[in-house]
Amino acid sequence: MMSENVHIELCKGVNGLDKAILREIRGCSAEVYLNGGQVTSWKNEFREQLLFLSSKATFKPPNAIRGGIQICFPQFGTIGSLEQHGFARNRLWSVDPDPPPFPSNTSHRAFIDLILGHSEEDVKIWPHRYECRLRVALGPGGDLMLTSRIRNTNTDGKSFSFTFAYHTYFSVTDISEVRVEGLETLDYLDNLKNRERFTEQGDALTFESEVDKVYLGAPTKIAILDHERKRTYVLRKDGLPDVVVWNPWDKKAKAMADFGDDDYKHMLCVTAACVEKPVTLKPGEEWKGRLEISAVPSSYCSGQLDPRRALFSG
Ligand code: TA6
Repeated sequence: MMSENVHIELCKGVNGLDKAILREIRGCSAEVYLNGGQVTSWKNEFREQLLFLSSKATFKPPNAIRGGIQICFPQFGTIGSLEQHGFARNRLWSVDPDPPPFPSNTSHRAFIDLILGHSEEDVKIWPHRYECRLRVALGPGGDLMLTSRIRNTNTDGKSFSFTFAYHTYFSVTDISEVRVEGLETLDYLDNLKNRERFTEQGDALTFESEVDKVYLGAPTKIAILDHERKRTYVLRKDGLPDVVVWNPWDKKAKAMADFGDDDYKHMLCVTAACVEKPVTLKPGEEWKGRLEISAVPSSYCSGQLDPRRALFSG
């Protein structure tokens, strides 16, 4: 029973919206809003915030909250007939009191299961019945784990296709001192150039202007190095072949009402996604996608960050 779980607290957040707080004994925590099934906070044992949340985030449903981890379903981006990034991030999810068991059950105590199902209103814009489940779990070491399970529950025998993403806003100290390891040499679609396909060259990614790229067939492990804070975020993903990297930079930042003018300096979206090849499910079939993120101290090697330590350990 949820109420007996001391690691989970259901309470009211900003503007009286329902949220769940996950806590681990070492002091790590995460917060999830039922609006959008959106994680808005992830803190380490020192109570340091690891996710970016805009200084102008509005918390006004049905708008998605600017920051944290947005669930993009059944469409990522603008490719498709739906609104940008689909509707799941704009809907009110419910706590799922009795989710189907996970094949490899974990011993995590701090977790919550949410569910979003079709509504009569949404059927008008996406004519399918589905169950979209999300488990958010906090590991004993503070790792944040998101598992999504999407099932086709159509009764008319029809398959459906979708794209999906965990649109994740990481908090970084200074974007110009950030490197991303694991995407070099990959092909990507450049959203700033009509989704033209290019191949990434050279070394790790660094940032000095707007970027909006969809990297295709990315490895299961990616590292984001925050040089200033000597912190490395390590992403591990499963079922999500693509990775979207986005920073709006100064001009686009100013154009977004719910984003501070200088916020772009302190965030980077690195989004595990399934974009290039949509998933197709027949009635009764289920898809599973998983993202695990951890924050570890970066190691130094002759004055240079040594990403291999973070990328290839563990
Ligand atoms: O992740 C890239 C992206 O699709 C960008 O094109 C950018 O617009 C961003 O997501 C934010 O989208 P949003 O609809 O939340 O303003």
